Amino acid sequence: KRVVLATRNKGKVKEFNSLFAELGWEGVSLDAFEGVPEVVEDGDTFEANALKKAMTVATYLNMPAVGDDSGLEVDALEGRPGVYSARYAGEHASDEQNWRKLLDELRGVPAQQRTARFRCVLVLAEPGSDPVVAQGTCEGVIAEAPQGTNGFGYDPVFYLPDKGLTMAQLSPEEKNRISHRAMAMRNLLAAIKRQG
Ligand code: ITT
Repeated sequence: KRVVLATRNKGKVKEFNSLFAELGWEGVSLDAFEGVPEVVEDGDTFEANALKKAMTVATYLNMPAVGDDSGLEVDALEGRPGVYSARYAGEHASDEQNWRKLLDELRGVPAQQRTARFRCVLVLAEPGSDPVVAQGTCEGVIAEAPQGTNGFGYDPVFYLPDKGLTMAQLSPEEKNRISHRAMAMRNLLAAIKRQG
């Protein structure tokens, strides 16, 4: 199956390329096409934004497309940054600016209150069929300081107590076994099978 990856995020693209390879799907990058409209991520939920990304691309290219909307929910911040994770430190903030802002916001918050989760909602949109939606989460704790250089986004400050490592200290293979995106991908496959 050839599926367009409806994302401009290079970190996501890398992960999808391996997740798709496991299924025998071929992920096609958005960069292969011209004129695909930019998606305005104005939804209040991950699901609304993922649906918008997948539908925009699938409709424009008349090909199956997967949209991913994801982010970090921090309990001490009542679930923020949530759908605003990509622009937490401002409209065009870098990953490092975003996680530095998060560490600043959580300064002085004790370890037990630094719980958080990554959430990923995936939508597979295929011309002529109903979109399929799936989600995944990964529980962790916001570290006091960054560690590791793998992955992307908030990975350097997302600590996994069971492993004693941050997400950015895991190999790409290991992240792809335990991440919110990997869980969402497994759930997406199960949903596709159910819908026949
Ligand atoms: P597209 O909309 O083009 O897919 P984006 O980067 O804008 O790219 P989102 O709107 O879904 O994607 O924002 C996701 C935010 O959550 C962004 O700040 C990411 O760095 C962060 N994020 C998502 N998955 C992550 C992961 O696996 N590890 C670390 N951070 C992650």
